[in-house]
Amino acid sequence: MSPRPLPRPAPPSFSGRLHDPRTATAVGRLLGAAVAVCFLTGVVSHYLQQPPGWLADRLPGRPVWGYRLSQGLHVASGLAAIPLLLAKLWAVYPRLFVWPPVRSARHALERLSVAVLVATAVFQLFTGLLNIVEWYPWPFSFVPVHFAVAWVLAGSVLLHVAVKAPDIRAHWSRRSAGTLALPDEDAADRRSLLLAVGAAAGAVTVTTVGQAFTPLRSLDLLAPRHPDVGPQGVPVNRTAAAARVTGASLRGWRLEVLGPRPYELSLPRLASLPQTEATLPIACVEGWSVSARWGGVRIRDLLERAGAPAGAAVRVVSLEARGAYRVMEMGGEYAGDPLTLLALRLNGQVLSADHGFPARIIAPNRPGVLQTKWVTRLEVL
Ligand SMILES: Nc1nc2c(c(=O)[nH]1)N[C@H]1C(S)=C(S)[C@@H](COP(=O)(O)O)O[C@H]1N2
Ligand SMILES: [Mo]
Repeated sequence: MSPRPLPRPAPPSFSGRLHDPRTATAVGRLLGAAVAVCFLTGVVSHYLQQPPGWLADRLPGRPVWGYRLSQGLHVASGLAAIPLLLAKLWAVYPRLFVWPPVRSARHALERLSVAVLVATAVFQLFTGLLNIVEWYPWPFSFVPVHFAVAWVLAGSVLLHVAVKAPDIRAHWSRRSAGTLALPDEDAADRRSLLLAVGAAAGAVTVTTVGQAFTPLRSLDLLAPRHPDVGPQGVPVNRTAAAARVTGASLRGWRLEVLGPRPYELSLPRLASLPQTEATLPIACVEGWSVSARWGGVRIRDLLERAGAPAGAAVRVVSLEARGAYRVMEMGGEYAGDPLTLLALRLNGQVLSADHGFPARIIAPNRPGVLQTKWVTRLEVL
């Protein structure tokens, strides 16, 4: 008996004609570019926050705005990718209904890889979006999971591009349409669609990028943070109240510096040491950043006074009772930088409680999460 073909269920009919490889390629190009930028800047951010041992002491402090640019691009490309991903899924979703669902082992593998691709892309954009509004409605911790899934997504994108290379090549440019010998009757419709998709991605970018790119701050309508809104003109992620840093916990505050020659300083003593001024950005991993004028004592001078060898790394401890950013380590390259300060002042005023009174770290080219507030101890490593 010869095998009977699977009976086909009543198929949904797709009358729209733009669900074609040409549209998928055109949107995919933009989406691919956004995902590539997002992936690379994400990897940079991760290794700055959790540097492998061989890199920890060598990370550079210049340019001072490097992390600000990189993280601004990360969040902007991730946000722009949301409308692009929706357009891409719209272009290809009729393929979910191909019949028979599995034609061969190769076909099964291809569908499986697309399932992983779509799932990881949706997961990354969704968790990233919720992270910038600091909403964590899931049981896992964001950073390690977002980082791990990024690699799965990157792998699935590469696999997808390899599998689809013939289609991509055939539809890459308008000229390649000619090689298909068919007149492209849908060209005008497709152009309108791409224009609308481009406009959506552009609108998302323009109304959010001002959170990091301050010349566009007045257009920052949709981002969760506005770079000017906060005490002393600088936003705050974690307030003193949230960190349970109170008047009582600050009473009798002294800076403790542990090293070959340990010592302690009261706040008036610290303020009487030579002060340095520096204009440096706070660049939050959640995507907002703003430059400010900081004043304080060079970390390098404080470490030297404790007998630290040149190039020593340092551990910084906050008096915050608990929290993911209570303890921070800084490699020798940053600790020795003349712009790395234990800041006492912000924009010409004594630090406010929310910005880390009495003393906080400010260092060039570093993620905001490492700019530790309410510092109470430095330990030479
Ligand atoms: N001790 C401590 N320092 C901290 C944090 C924290 O939670 N605890 N948050 C960090 C984060 S996420 C950022 S973006 C910066 C923001 O500094 P600001 O509140 O002065 O703008 O502080 C950092 N310093
Ligand atoms: Mo942050």
